[in-house]
Amino acid sequence: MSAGDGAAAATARAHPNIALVKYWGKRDEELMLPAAGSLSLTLDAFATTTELRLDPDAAEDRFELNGEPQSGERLSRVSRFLDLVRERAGSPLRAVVRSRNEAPTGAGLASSASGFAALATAASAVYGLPQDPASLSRLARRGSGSAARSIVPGVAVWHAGDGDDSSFAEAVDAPELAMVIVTVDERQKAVSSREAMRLSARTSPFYAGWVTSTEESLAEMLQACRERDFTRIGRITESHALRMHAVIQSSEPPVRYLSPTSIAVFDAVVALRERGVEAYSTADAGPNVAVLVRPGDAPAVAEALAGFGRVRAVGAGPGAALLPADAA
Ligand code: 2P0
Repeated sequence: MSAGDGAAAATARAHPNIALVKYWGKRDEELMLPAAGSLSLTLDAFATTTELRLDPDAAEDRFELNGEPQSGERLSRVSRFLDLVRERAGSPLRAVVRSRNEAPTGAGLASSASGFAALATAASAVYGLPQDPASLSRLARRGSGSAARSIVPGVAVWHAGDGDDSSFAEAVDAPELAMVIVTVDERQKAVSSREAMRLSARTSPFYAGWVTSTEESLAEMLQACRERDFTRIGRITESHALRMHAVIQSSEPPVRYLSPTSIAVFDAVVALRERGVEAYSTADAGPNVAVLVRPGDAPAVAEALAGFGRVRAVGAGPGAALLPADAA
């Protein structure tokens, strides 16, 4: 049986993104619709490269990550995603998925975003689904919400939308942005974002205010991007990240992702601003800190923060893309 008008195999590459206006909470778990819109920068580092190959004889999907065969929840998440693809394509065929991450998995560097963006891109090519960016973004969203944004190059807004059709990411005009990633801890986080989001939505007394204020921050951020106002983009970024961590910490039981070193980085960034270097901190569901800077300031900021962990200056990266067949 053939899979639509696809090929037997395809390889795609996608990069993680760091949100400046964060996604934290879903209003529909099945369709993966977010409680509010968000906005991010796709990076030019830490890519995931994924090859998907149909296996007409297999009864189950297989998934290999960084050379290791996966089982349990990691495999079933990929397989459930492929079930959705197969349902849309009208294909029963199972697949072998081989993925390589250039960032440590689970360390808060959004490997699920680059992972599902690459998988959605490769799977759409192989199973013959639509390959325009909006369709890829909608599909990637079903694997991991933030993956919707990694389809898009540079700065992306993910619309909360009214339903499946309208909840996808698209590019936003913005000034040139860069980040200094300060990796303070590479260990796997204790509570997954998915779990912690559910907990925040169910138990934080601040959750409703978080959702309302995120829509306001997003509107302000979009205006700041249009006006190419780096200072305003940075201020919103830092205060929105602190609000997200406040909501997470206010859950019951509380979850705390920031470590004393993360807080020390936030403080060092405030000190940099007092010395006239414009830098702004953000952090995802882990202790690592991403510092938003103008590209020209990245080397000096990286040098200033090198004492806190491994530092890496990154810029705006490309959207998800298929690689030529011989690049796999
Ligand atoms: C974000 N994060 O906007 C936020 C900020 C982490 C902190 O999106 O359940 O892996 O797969 O949709 O996308 C991480 O959560 O969660 C995330 P699911 P996801 O980048």
